[in-house]
Amino acid sequence: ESSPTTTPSTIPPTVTINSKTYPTDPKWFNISPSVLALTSRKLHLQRDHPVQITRQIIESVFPSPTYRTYNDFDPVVSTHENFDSLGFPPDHPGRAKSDTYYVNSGTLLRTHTSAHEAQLFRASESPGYLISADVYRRDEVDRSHYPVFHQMEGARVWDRTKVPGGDIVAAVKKDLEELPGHDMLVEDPNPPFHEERNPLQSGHHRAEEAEVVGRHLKRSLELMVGEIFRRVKMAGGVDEDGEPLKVRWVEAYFPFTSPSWELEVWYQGEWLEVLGCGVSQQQILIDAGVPEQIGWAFGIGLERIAMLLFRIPDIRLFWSSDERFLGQFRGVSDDLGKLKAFVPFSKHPACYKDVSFWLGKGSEEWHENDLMEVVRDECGDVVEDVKCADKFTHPKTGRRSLCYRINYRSLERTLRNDETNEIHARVQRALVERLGVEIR
Ligand code: FA5
Ligand code: MG
Repeated sequence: ESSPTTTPSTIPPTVTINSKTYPTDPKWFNISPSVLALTSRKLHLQRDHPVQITRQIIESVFPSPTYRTYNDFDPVVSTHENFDSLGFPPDHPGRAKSDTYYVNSGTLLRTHTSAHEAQLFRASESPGYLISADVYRRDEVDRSHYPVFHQMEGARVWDRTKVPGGDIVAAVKKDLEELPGHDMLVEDPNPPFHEERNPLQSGHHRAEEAEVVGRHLKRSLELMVGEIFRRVKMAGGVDEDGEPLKVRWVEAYFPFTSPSWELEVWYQGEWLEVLGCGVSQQQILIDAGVPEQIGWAFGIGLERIAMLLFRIPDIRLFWSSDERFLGQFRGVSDDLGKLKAFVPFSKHPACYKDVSFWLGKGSEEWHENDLMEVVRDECGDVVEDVKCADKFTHPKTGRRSLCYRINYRSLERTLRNDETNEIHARVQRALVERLGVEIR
């Protein structure tokens, strides 16, 4: 099961990430050099960067001191923090080496900011918190997916032993009434609970308690989305036809919340998922030593919001150090009134090249993400997307053949033909060396 496919050709005995050194395990280590190089970038902390500006806008909706912000947690966490502490079952697919970057069997690059929930519930420094951080997922290659992106996590708790009369419902209701109103259209056809999919945590919560916590959660997040879209409008990204913003709540599933929802926004003719959230699983609070608290949590993708706010067409741009990109956001951190849409620089021509290959022996375990990674390692950001163009199984031998179409297009310059050929040849060599395939 230790597929040879996922590991860079040479594995160093240790790896240093943000000046801490960790022992690697060759059976687990699968962090490619290109991803490792991004662990120090911390775009959410870089002044005038669109990811940082987006964080600032969201933070403005969750006032201090109720919500404390934590923006500099290390990306290296334990499997316990990232998965076990949140109730992920042992066989959850998110744990697979094909989806997650591991340092060794017990250490990985966090896949979400929820990895820090338990530690903050335990610390209990404030009734609410916000975390923003870089997160890492092995994934496909296209204009909206990148192996590193940023999330913001938020949570809010109430303590039964500290609210007046021990009355959680009254306390949350009071906080809910103090939240501002809004005029957006909200579709929420979901019953408060669903017996199988989204049950009340009946051993811990009364229905009225979980319902009012859910209402506080939903209103808080509607206000956040309202603020984001007020800014999108300022930047000229919403037609001025006076239509109010339309959002909807969709039932969702997360191992660490119940009930759970996703919030979607109607934007440019389609529903766009912006965040996941729910009433926190009581077991997390119990394990964190605060069994008397009840609360909610959410997680949102910052690039996805930044792409809306600034009309940024390609997720690779966030990592650009090109002045034509960064220069357009200068001064916005200090004055959000200066926020305006990004003006794309001219698009350079696309160059499509195919690679066809037979899978090697013992490669029943083919993971497309392994190929995506090889392509990123060899080409960096000159690849815009990679798509499977053909699949074929030989009728006699049963051997499998795949064909992928790679779109080479730099954001910064026109690639020369000989240069693209050379990169493509390098990709083919690396696929042979690292994934054991046979080029057709
Ligand atoms: C999570 O990561 C949960 N931790 C969110 C959560 C937190 C739920 C707390 C409940 C309580 P999910 O994988 O759906 O869930 O990601 C959350 C958000 O991150 C998505 O809504 C999306 O905005 C963003 N996101 C997810 N994957 C990507 C990606 N590959 N690229 C960019 N943004 C992404
Ligand atoms: Mg999701």
